[in-house]
Order: sequence, then structure tokens, then C-alpha cells
Amino acid sequence: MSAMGDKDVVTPPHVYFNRRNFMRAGAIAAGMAGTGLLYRRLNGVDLVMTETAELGGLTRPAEPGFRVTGEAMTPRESILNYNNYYEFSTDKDGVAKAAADFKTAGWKVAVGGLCHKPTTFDLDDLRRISPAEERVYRMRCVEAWSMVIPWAGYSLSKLLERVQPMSDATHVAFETLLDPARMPNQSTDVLDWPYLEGLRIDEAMHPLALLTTGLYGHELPPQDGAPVRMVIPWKYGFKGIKSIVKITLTSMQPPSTWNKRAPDEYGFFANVNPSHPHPRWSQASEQRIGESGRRKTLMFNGYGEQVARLYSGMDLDVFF
Ligand SMILES: Nc1nc2c(c(=O)[nH]1)N[C@H]1C(S)=C(S)[C@@H](COP(=O)(O)O)O[C@H]1N2
Ligand SMILES: [Mo]
Repeated sequence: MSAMGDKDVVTPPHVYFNRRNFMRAGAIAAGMAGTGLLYRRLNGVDLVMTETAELGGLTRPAEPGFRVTGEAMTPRESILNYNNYYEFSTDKDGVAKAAADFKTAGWKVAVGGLCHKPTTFDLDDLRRISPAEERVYRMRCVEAWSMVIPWAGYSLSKLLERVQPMSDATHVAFETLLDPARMPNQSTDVLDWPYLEGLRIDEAMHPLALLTTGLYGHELPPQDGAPVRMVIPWKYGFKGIKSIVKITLTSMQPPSTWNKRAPDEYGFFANVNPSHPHPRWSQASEQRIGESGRRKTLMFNGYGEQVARLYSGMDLDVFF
């Protein structure tokens, strides 16, 4: 049963901030194992309510897979206060506060490598490439929790087309900002910095692969990867690299931070696959944040109709 009861997934914007829903989400979270802190925060204790500028004129294309229907969107308060972002904190409910002062003025994304028109884009340049669309995607973390998130952005393919990939570009590599002065946990060795991710080029060109600049109709907040991140909804959340400064077309499979850290636990492909357990836990079900019971995890996170063709002939248990 949905924690949001009869409330539909298509929620008018003012309800995102509705106090009653927010308390209700907190009450549900109270019943969840290991979410005591989330419960306290959702009930107003230390809850960080990050405000960012509203994005005007979002479009809502209805292409297959672009907008989840029949599943409640996760309350904005939960998305803002339950994060994985190791550059700031390894505590999911500590990221929002640790990242609150992160400044993104003057941000640039260098797109280069095997392409005819390598270009460095500022945020206005990125905005000019395509109008932002609202995409409502399931988000499935490899840790077996999930959300439904209204992102804003456009297909990464539109950016890649601008730089004209060469025919020998087989993969795309992504890199997060490296700046320990602004990302305090980069002075620790909890991970190798900068955070790196990668996709095969056909995955990167798939319309569902979203270059993301917004959340709930507003610019991305720091804790969710401001000012620009990737969201690849059929893959585990760690593939969705945050605060990107560099995108490189290459002819080799790029390194991925979590894959290098523990190759037997975090595959390069990392496609959501309920029948391939993580070595330390099952991936068959998931805790949807804000709901009481568990949900069955869906193959490709429910995007199989759109993406299964990318993997025909591959043994998905070997290439997890
Ligand atoms: N640079 C960077 N990107 C990152 C991470 C991170 O620690 N650093 N965590 C990943 C993981 S494990 C998940 S589940 C998602 C979480 O995104 P969210 O906090 O916006 O929900 O971001 C991913 N992107
Ligand atoms: Mo994750």
C-alpha cells in the first residue's frame, strides 16, 4: 500500500511543501527500521529545507518512460534530507547541512576527448542547448532503498551531439569537481577523488539518460548534485554522478569509483537487477522512502521496455 494513500503521483506544486503531507511522511518513516534520524528530521528536527531558484517553463514530454505514473512522488523534504554524497558526508541525513554553503557560481563543464568540437560550457550555455523537461523517474539505490523523483533536465544526447562524437568514441567518462576546500570529505580517503563514472556510448545516447539541472521544479540543491549531475534511471543510483565538471568521449571503458573500490560488489553496468544479489544483501526488494512495506524491485528498475535492447546478447549476471 502506498504511504501517500490516495494521493496521486501528479501533485500540484503547492502540495510539495504542504505541512500535512510532510508530517505524514515522517510518521511513516518512524515505522521503518534504521530511519530514526530521518523520522526526526521529517518531523522538523534539524530538517534542512534548501531553497533554490524556480525553473520557469518546464516542458513535460510524454515519451515512454519519461514520467512514472501510479506511484507517489517522494516528498521533497525526504529527497533533500536523505542523500548519498560522500564528498560532503557519509551520513545520509548529514549531507544537506554539510553541503548547504556549496557555491556553484562560475561553474563550467568541459566536454572533450574523441569529438570534433570539444567545448567548455557554462550553465547558461547548457540552458541554451535545450529547454529543461520534467522527468519523473524511479531512483533505486544499490543499498535497496528507492524514491520517485521529479527531475528537470534534458537528454544527455543533446549535449553530446553538440560536440560531435567521433566514430571511434565507444564510451563516455564523467568527473565530479575536485576541490577539498569546498567538498570537505575530499580531505579524507573514504573514496578515491574525484568521483568518476562512465557509460557506454549507446547508454549515454539513450533518451532516458538525463543531464539533470533541477528537482521539483527548482534548480538542483547542493545535496542532490548542484549544479549539474547525471540520472540514469535503469541503473543503480551510484551511476548518477553529481556536480559534474568534465565529460570525456573515449574508446575505453572508463573507471567508475565504486567499481574500482569493490568490483565484485559494484559492476560497471550496474543495471538494476532483482535476481542478482549484492554479495552482502538481496536486491529482490526495496524500501521506497515514505512507504511502510517493501516493494519488489523491477528488472531495469521498470525501464526494460525502453532499455533492454541495449543489452541483448549480454549475460546480465556477469555484466552486473
Ligand atoms: N559525486 C558523487 N556522486 C554521487 C554520489 C557521491 O557520493 N558522490 N553518490 C551516488 C549514490 S550512491 C546515489 S544513491 C545517488 C544519490 O542521489 P540523491 O542524494 O540526489 O538521491 O547519488 C550518486 N552520485
Ligand atoms: Mo546509492
